[in-house]
Amino acid sequence: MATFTERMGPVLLFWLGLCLSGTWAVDKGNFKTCDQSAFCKRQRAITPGESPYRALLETMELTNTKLTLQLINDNNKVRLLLELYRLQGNITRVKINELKPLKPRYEVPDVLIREPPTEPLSLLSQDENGVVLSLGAESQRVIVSARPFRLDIVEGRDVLMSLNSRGLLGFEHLRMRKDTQADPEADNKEATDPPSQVETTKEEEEKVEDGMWEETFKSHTDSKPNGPSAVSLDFSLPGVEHVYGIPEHADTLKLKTTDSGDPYRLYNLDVFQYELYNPMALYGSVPVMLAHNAQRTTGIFWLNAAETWVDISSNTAGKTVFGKMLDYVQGSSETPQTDVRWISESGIIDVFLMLGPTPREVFSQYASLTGTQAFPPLASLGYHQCRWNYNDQEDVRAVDAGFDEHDIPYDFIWLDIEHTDGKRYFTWDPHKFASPKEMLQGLMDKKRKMVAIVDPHIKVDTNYKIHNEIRSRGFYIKNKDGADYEGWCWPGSAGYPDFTRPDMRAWWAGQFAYDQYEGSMENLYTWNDMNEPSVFNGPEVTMHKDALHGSWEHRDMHNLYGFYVQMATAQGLIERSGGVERPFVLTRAVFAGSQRLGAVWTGDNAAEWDHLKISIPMCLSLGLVGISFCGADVGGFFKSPSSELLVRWYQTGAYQPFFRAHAHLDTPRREPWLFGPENTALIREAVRQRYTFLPYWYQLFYHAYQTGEPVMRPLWVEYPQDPATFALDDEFLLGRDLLVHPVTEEGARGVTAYLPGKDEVWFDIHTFQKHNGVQNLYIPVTMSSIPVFQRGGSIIPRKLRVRRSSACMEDDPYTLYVALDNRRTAEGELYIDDGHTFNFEKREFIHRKFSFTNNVLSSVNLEPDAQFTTKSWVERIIILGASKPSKITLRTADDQENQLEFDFDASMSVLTIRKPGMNAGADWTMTLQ
Ligand code: NBV
Repeated sequence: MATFTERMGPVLLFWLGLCLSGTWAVDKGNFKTCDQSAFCKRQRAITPGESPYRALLETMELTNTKLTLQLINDNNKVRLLLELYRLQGNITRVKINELKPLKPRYEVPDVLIREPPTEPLSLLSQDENGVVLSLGAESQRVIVSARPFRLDIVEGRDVLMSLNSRGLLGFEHLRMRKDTQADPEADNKEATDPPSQVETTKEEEEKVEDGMWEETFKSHTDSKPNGPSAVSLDFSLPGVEHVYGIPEHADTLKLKTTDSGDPYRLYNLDVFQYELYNPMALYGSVPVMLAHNAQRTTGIFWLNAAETWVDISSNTAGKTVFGKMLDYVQGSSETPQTDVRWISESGIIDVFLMLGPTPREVFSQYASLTGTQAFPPLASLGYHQCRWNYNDQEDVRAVDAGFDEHDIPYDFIWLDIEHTDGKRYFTWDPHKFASPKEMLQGLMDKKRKMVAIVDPHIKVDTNYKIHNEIRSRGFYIKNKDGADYEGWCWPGSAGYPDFTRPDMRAWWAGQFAYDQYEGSMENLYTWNDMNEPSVFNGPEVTMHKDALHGSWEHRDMHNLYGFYVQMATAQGLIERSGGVERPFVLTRAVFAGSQRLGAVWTGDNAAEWDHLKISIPMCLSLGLVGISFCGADVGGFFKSPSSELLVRWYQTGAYQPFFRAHAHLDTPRREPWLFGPENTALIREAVRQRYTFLPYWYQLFYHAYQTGEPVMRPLWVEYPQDPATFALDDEFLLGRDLLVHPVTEEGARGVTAYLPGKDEVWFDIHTFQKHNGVQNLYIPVTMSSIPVFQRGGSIIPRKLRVRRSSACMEDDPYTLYVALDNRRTAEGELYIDDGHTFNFEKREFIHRKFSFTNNVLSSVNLEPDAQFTTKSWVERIIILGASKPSKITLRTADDQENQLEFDFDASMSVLTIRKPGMNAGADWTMTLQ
């Protein structure tokens, strides 16, 4: 038996090395640049304007739903097969694969929620230069040009998008290794190669470059048994100056051009102390980009799970507004255009062109492909208290009690890796957490919950049941030689279950059964960390690309691993309740489709002002690609926040979707009451504000679940024609109706919030002061200020009686905030269900619409076939921008009429109607006379 130090040596050394490196900056040398990634370098070196690809029009076949066409590379005569589909909902799908690959190339499974339904395609015209097809009913056409091959999607006279217009299509065909030096017979052998290969290789004299069949980075050699296999394609977006998405990067919302540096990289990595404002890869990869201008929004979904790089260039980059004006008056302005190029290491080209035209339509198009946000349990929208680590049960008890003592609500307390028995997940440290059920019961008695971490690296230990079972079932990922892959992680030597296997996922899900996961109870939920996967001694701190998932290389599906881990875990939480309860699983690694599985956080940030700021564009970018349930560690994970930063972070986090404080093991404790009574009060107030808005958050998530629209959204989504909203990084909207401009500057005395909408009015939610859009509004701030505005024209339900946890507030009454617009109208919604089961799918919920028009406020049932009862009632209605009525009459569904009491504040035009008393699920009208 190895000693502890022998076994743990590499882990300790690894962390010691990182920690002793001293500075708080990422060690860039641990991660590849495009130049150090052989395929990226090769593809990026392709010269624009010299495409060797030609469309062989004589091979074209057109059925009602599909066009197929061969492309030939005139340099090496390799043929590709292009398939083009028109999908329902204004989406065009283009697939390109080798016509006869040497062996199958990876096509991403499990991300699309179904085979996307198609719509008819028809031929409009054809000659020797190309063909024109009509795309569905939208007066759209696709023009396929033959020489060189190029695709243009056109609507009316506008080109919406062009593919290969710069001639950067690249497709490295699979080939036999021609290692002439090692094997002088190689040339003769060619004759016995499979026919397709002979055809393709005979004509070519392709040079074997370094990094094609083997690549070394630092001390790691990637064996690349399949040789070069990269794919790449360029897209031109005429008229576009703003592109967004392709998370996860610690960068601005509006993506930058990459001409002078590296492309944006999509490769799930555990980046220690990540740096801000750069295109380096992070924990998650969602290969979806949105393009926007005042006329149109479109999207590109590049369905490939291998390492991917995205280049962006623009003909207007670097030009100032003045420069553009000058061009315009001098008549020298060219149409602005953004060009992007996607490069992936393997797989095929499978790209969905989401043609909008509105932001909402792009969200719905993407949702029709990959699904919508999982509808989370209501409690998970409350506040989460985490740290690495709460030391033992007594610690948990004391922290829990601290919240009551300081009158701060919270819903979940979290346990990090130290709660386990030696980093064996699904177990508890026998001394520190000797009676987990007692602990969980204590929380349950207070209607609170817990999350415990379950990472996907499994300690190699023959005394550990989980390991033994995974090994004996053959569920571990294999290394290139076929043995179980082993890497170093928290437990020392660890295996990595092959979550791509449905049988493995089913087995893993089974481990969450109450009789398997000892000490678990129904108020215990799960956190999946390190699922990029993180491998301390692996290349770039992740798995070797030549590791094997059955016959596929890890290379092909690296970016999908974390998605599958969360999928299996969420499945486990669903199954343990017999399919009744909604799961809550937090993940660090994500891919397209992860929105269906739970929540995500932005990983190991730092207690720095810039990290607070970047939480906004990072979550906005994830939201744009469907992942609404996003948050950043409140307070910052590394380092220690000043009390000012901590307060500002709580104030910001209270208005972001996933609201969790978290801290590194080595940082001083920072529960909300440890910074003196004033700061405790400020934090308490921020958290309480969050709880008052829970009905609105819940309704927004229900909406996200139904439509795929982001909960936290950039202003341009609602004001798509206003260029002033296109690049805002310091404010955002929650749904349509709340505009948040948190204070994220140290020592701030004021912030300037942009209030959009020329017919819009905005009400400060604290003072009820009314402001007109469009303006840049300077707001003086103190430490208690959280600048938030409610849009005139909206009705927001809140619960003002804040208690210990969201569950304690279940039956509490509502206050409706009715903010009138310039036409003195407003509308809003209320969604109520049991807050935690899937019964809403059986239509057990209340969904109401409130409207105010012609001085009548009414509540109508939006979904009359849904059934649910609530004890909650309406205890107060606050009308902002009101005038004073002489009387207010309530008429209930049974035709009873009642006069209501009210107060009117003439200085602020606020009308408060007291105790109207209707049940929150009832029909009623209220007339102001
Ligand atoms: O499990 C420990 C931490 C966790 O607290 C953090 O939130 C994760 O992002 N984990 C990373 C591992 C090591 C961090 C240095």
